[in-house]
Amino acid sequence: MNGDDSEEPAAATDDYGFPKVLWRNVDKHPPPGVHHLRRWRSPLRGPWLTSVFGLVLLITLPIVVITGLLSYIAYGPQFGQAIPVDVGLLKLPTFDWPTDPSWLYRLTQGLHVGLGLILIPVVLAKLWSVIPRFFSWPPSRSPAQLIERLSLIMLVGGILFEIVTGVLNIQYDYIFGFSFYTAHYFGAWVFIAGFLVHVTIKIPKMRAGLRSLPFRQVLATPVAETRAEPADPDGLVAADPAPATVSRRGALLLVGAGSAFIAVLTAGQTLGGFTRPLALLLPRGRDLGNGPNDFEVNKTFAASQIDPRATSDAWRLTLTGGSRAVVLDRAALLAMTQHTATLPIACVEGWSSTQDWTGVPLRSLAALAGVPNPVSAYVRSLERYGFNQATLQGNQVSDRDSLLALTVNGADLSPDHGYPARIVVPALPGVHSTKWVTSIDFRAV
Ligand SMILES: Nc1nc2c(c(=O)[nH]1)N[C@H]1C(S)=C(S)[C@@H](COP(=O)(O)O)O[C@H]1N2
Ligand SMILES: [Mo]
Repeated sequence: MNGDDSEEPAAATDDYGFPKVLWRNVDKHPPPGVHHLRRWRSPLRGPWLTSVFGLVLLITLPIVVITGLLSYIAYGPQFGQAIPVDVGLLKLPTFDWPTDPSWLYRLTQGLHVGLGLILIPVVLAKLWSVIPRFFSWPPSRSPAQLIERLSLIMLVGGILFEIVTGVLNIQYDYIFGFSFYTAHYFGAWVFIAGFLVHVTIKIPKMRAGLRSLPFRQVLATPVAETRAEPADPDGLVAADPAPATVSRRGALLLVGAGSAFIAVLTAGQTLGGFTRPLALLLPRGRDLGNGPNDFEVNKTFAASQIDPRATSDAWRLTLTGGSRAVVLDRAALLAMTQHTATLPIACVEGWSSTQDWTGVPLRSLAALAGVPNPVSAYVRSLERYGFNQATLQGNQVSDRDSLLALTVNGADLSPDHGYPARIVVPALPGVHSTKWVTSIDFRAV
């Protein structure tokens, strides 16, 4: 230490004009606890492990992000029915969500939720592998470093926030209402911004890290021979590594097993059959009905608070949009030409269920109402609260398989599945498959 009272200006500041004495004091007086850094002594930590987890997430997280944004579009933001409604500058280009293939939303949303859940162990492992970096002191010495640190907060905060809001949404959707969607949407953009900056900065490091140990060699190395990598400039490798208690291949296996376990717990809600009772993470996936109506029930008839008399023989369907309203009872609907289609109900929560639906094509109802080529159709349920309405796009009305379903798998709809009539449209997000329909307004403009 010789510069504290030096008069030489050239030596007094660093490249960014900060007085060097400042950094010396910052180094000398770390906040309490930073020395605990030394306690992160796993010999597994280092560029290789971090890069392997990084590569997995680099490939998979964009799929989760893109399918998530597609879900927002599938909801029909053009009708104000995607949440949040007003997203300002983050408004995405919207397009009419297709009806073909009918499993499109089942695939995109199944991937979004399924992959999102399966990746949780990988995200946690990646965070574990870089833990010492969160405590590096001082946090930044240059503007470039400061940007990196800020992007890290957006990245890590963003993904943890998305995991928490996403999981809570699946589990408690109907308890807390809509606010999760808003949080999840804006949280996603915070994460996307952090992710883009992080990837740009780290890709060269990741490539070098992957080359630092040959993969085959790692797979062949047992615990006894597992050693720390040489010290790296980022300080991922512990200064005084402890002896290995697990090999690198063991650590990969552990994380992989964690992901596989979640996959088993979630896949059952889509695959069905003997896997369904295993779908512990997705509550709706295990609800059973009876006989032909034995498949997932989202909201039950009892929970809908609809007066049972409203779904009795007194029930009427009202079609509007033409010169005068058309009112039909269930017998009149059953007397019309029926069409059968095998279509999934695909919920935003990730579960889906494919059944044989029979009923009157929506386009026949549109023609009957006097609006043969509607631009949209506004459907209302008898239900007074909750998901009691939906606007369908023109292509969702005109598809030959789009139905006002009256029966499922050859039996009348059960009250839980929407008796007397419900909407079923190919590739439609489940929430718009309105149950207990009371009216449809076909709109020509
Ligand atoms: N009226 C009404 N229709 C509704 C709902 C609802 O709560 N009320 N839930 C929707 C949601 S979110 C889904 S995923 C599907 C589920 O249909 P299912 O319970 O027959 O499986 O119904 C949709 N139709
Ligand atoms: Mo849903």
